[in-house]
Amino acid sequence: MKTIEQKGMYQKFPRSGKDTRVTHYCAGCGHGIVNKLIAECCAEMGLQDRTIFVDPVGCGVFTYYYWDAAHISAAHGRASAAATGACRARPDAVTIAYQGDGDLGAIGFNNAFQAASRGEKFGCIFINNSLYGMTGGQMAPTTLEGEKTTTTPFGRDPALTGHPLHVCEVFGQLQAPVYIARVSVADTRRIMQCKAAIKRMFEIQRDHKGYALLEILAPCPTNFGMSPLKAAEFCKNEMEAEFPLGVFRDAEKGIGRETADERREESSRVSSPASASLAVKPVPQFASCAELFGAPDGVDAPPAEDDPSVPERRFKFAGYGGQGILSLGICVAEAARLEKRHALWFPSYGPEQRGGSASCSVVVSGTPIGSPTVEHPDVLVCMNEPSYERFVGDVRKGGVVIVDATVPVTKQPPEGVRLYQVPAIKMAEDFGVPKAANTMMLAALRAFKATGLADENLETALCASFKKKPQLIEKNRDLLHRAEAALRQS
Ligand SMILES: Cc1ncc(C[n+]2csc(CCOP(=O)(O)OP(=O)(O)O)c2C)c(N)n1
Repeated sequence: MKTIEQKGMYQKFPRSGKDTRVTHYCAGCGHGIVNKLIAECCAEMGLQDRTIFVDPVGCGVFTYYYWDAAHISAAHGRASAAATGACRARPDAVTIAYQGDGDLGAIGFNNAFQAASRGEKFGCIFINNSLYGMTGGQMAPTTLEGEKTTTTPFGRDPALTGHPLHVCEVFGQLQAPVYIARVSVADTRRIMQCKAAIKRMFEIQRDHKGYALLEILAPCPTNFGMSPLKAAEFCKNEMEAEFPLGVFRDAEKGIGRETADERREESSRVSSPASASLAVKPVPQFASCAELFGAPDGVDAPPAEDDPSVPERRFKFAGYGGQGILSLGICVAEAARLEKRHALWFPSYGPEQRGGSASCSVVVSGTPIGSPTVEHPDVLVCMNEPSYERFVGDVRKGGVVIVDATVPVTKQPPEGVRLYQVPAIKMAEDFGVPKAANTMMLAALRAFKATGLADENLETALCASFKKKPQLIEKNRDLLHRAEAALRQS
């Protein structure tokens, strides 16, 4: 395959053993744009051989596959701490930390803030996409007021979870940083401004002038549940209203303050547009949690009622992203809600938002549930080999494992656990709807009486999951019945 040469990037990105030039970012993701700009700036300034990138945990986790320079991978939230070590050990190098807003704004805030306060000589690129991207769109400190995320399904309520954190403005209170700016990549003009700001950050590090923070507002179409264009619009209209763009400080160019008094005055000046916008800001409308996951928001379930006679039942659903494994878990949780049970659904993702491994835990109980995580499931449904290998040994005695027939059963489940091999993928293909393999698995759950829930509630939850695609409701109901009949016969 002929590849286009990209300045500063490796020629191949051999992730997962693949010989590919495709990054793992979703279409329209701000990280992808910023990754390209950083590579270009580093190469154009002739700094590749002197640059140490400190990579985060988050959607930016794989930058070491992309940027052709030295890399250190830091634990989640620790990039600024690792960068401190790197720039002190190698004062001749150009050290750049790359962090998300969950990473820098939440778990790693003190690391980043103290490094900035000490004036460590590295540049910190801070990607603000208003949520935790890699883990599936949870609230971050930067989440906007009213913004719906998977952990704020009714919109962020400041009374409960505080106001959005303005990192540039907070860091603007510190004396040591020599450069603090906020840019965006929501359109071409902003991308060009962003590139200029990244170059400025590299320049400051090349000349060892001191600590620099560059916040970049970045769209996350997948977790916003929007098209790339809509996500960029959201970034421009909603995020910029909360997080105004601009250079807050460039000490060398006389932007920002020289004295402590001027500094205090200036910081109140730069922060005032943000506070003003807080007062008048309308609550933005977002895609709902259900829309994000294709969840059955049509289920009109009654509130849970306590019934201590109903024991806790724990489920794990696992496979590749795209196999509908998360929706299958939601169906079971929603069916439980229809029975007035307490139910929790908890997704878990690999680093890729699309195509990587995905699993979810569901806990159903007659009494309030302490933890949504499931280490030892009663029921395990696996659609691929890696998840079978990983989870089968954990199933509780008396439990059930349902695995797709394409998965080689090289490992036996623990004693006292029933194993069903179900040709879910093949049946869905034979029925002419390959995407419905998860519906086949739901049929298996019903056929083997594995959920402890009423068949009609599982069916109602399945149909409700297609509320946004009504043309698929009857099709899936039919597939469910046909698959179940076939499984009962076999
Ligand atoms: C110490 C630790 N805590 C939590 C996690 C789980 N985790 C991985 S990435 C992530 C959030 C990433 O969000 P963000 O930093 O905003 O980056 P994004 O994915 O949005 O780019 C979390 C909580 C972890 N890997 N390590």
